[in-house]
This record gives sequence, structure tokens and C-alpha cells, in this order.
Amino acid sequence: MKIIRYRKEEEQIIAAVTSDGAIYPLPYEGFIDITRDAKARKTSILAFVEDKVSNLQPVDYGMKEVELVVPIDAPEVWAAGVTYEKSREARNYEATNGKLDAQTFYDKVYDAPRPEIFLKSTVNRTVGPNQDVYIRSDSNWQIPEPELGLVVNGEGEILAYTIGNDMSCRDIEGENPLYLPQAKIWKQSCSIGPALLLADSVEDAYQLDIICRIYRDNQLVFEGTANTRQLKRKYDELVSYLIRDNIIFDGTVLLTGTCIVPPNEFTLQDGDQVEIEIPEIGILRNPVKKQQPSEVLVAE
Ligand code: DO4
Ligand code: MG
Repeated sequence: MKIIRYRKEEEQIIAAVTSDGAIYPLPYEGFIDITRDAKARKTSILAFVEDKVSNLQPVDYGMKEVELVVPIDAPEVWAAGVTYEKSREARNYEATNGKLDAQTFYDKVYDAPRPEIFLKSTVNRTVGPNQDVYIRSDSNWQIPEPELGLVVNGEGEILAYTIGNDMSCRDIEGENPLYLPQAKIWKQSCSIGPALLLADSVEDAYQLDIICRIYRDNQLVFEGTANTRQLKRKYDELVSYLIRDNIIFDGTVLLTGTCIVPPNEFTLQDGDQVEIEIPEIGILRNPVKKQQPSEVLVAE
């Protein structure tokens, strides 16, 4: 069972989507309200939504006809790093000017009990399906990072899974790891969506395929695939570090690290289109737009 949010005649509608693709609008403002109601009734989120759906009629249009928006206003998006071998290799490469077998602090964090976890985005910087993700004006080596996202509540319970794109500047991070916040956070540097897959409805979240495709002038210029079974850590382990001595808001998203990295000579360009697919969740598509250096950005 998935939860989506879409726009219809100026309104935003939260809806459940069953495995046959039928859409059932729900009388809620947001996903977190659904989870709170389920908790108050001491029932699982899945059982709660199934019960709601059993009393409703589906709409007479399908997923292809709806204008999806970001499925949750995540107050914060956090991200784990170097949780896949592929990321460790890529980070070592960029931190050592291309020495393929170099050893760095990235190896240390890959093997250490404490994972790397950093603040990636806030609600105003995060976009949803089909919205532009930005590339920085002061970087020449930028990539999307396709990641599985965990939607958690303040107690650290995993409520749902989504897809995330942790847009990253490899040159800025490679120059100095202290530049990490600048290599990771800027306007529209994070996208999530297109749907929330209820955690209770996933049989094995360590068996999810992740596919990333990048198109330039409508031609496929990169495709990579991986599977969450390659993750070095457990989801609960990552969440336990996130919530430790911290305040975490309901609906926070924790990205679990990238498992796909385009070739080292690849950088994103204005006009590219990024697609990240996890078949059970859907396809997160975002056009890429270059930030103009002179633009003064004002919070909306
Ligand atoms: O160490 C820097 C960040 C790595 C990262 O974002 C990832 O592995 O996904
Ligand atoms: Mg990442």
C-alpha cells in the first residue's frame, strides 16, 4: 500500500494507492496525521489505511493522470554516507585526486560502529516529483545520489519508504571534507517521492532494486542499478544514531546512502533529466537546472 499526494484544481489530495493502482482519496491533510490516528487506535498504519479504503470508492482516474507533488513535507531530511562499497570507492577517488586504491577516513567510517549521518535538507529546500533539482553555479563535478529514504517519526519508528536524490558536488567534497555542507545543501538540492510505501507492507526492505537513469537531450547517457541488499548497515541502526540525543520531528526522512555513482568523468548539466526508480515505490523524475551565480535567493 502506498500513499501519494497530488494536485487537483488548486487542492492537494492525500490518497492511498492499492497494489492494483486504484486511488482512494483520504480525508487527511498529510501522511503524519494518518499515522497519528492509526496510533491512537492502536492499530498498524497498514491495517488502518486498509480499513479506510474498504469503505471508499476509488476515483475514476489512474496514476498517469494525476499531478504528483512531494508526498510529505519532511521538516528535515538527514542522510547517511558511505554505507555502500560503491560510495566508499567514489569518496576515496575524489578525496585523493583519483588514486583508485587509496585509503582514507572514508574507509574508517565505512567500518566504524558509528555511521556518517548529516543534515541534508529542510522542507523549503526539498522538492518532489517533476520539480527542478538544481546544480550549483560554483561546482564542475555534480551527480545525483539515488537513495532509499526512511520516513520516521519522533520516536524513530520507520513508517514508510520513499526514494531520495541526494544531489552532491564531488569536487567541493573532494577538496576538503569540511566543505561537506556546501557539497550537499543548497536550494533544491534534494528531492523525495514519488510515493510513500507503507513499511508494514514491505516484505523485505533489504531486497529492493534501485535504478538510476540520466537523460541528456532525450538520450540515455547513464544507467546504473543496485540493490539494498548491498547496504553495509541496518536501517534501525542508522535511525538509532539519528535519534540519539537529538530531537527528530515526525515525518523526517533519513536517506540511507548511495549505491550508484556515475562514471568519474560524468557531471550533470543544465537540462538533464534524472530518474530514480525503486519498482515497489515508483519513479522519481526531476529535471536538472543550473543555478545562476548572480541570483539572490529569497526564501519562499
Ligand atoms: O561522505 C560523504 C557523503 C556520502 C554520501 O552522501 C553517500 O554515501 O550517499
Ligand atoms: Mg548520499
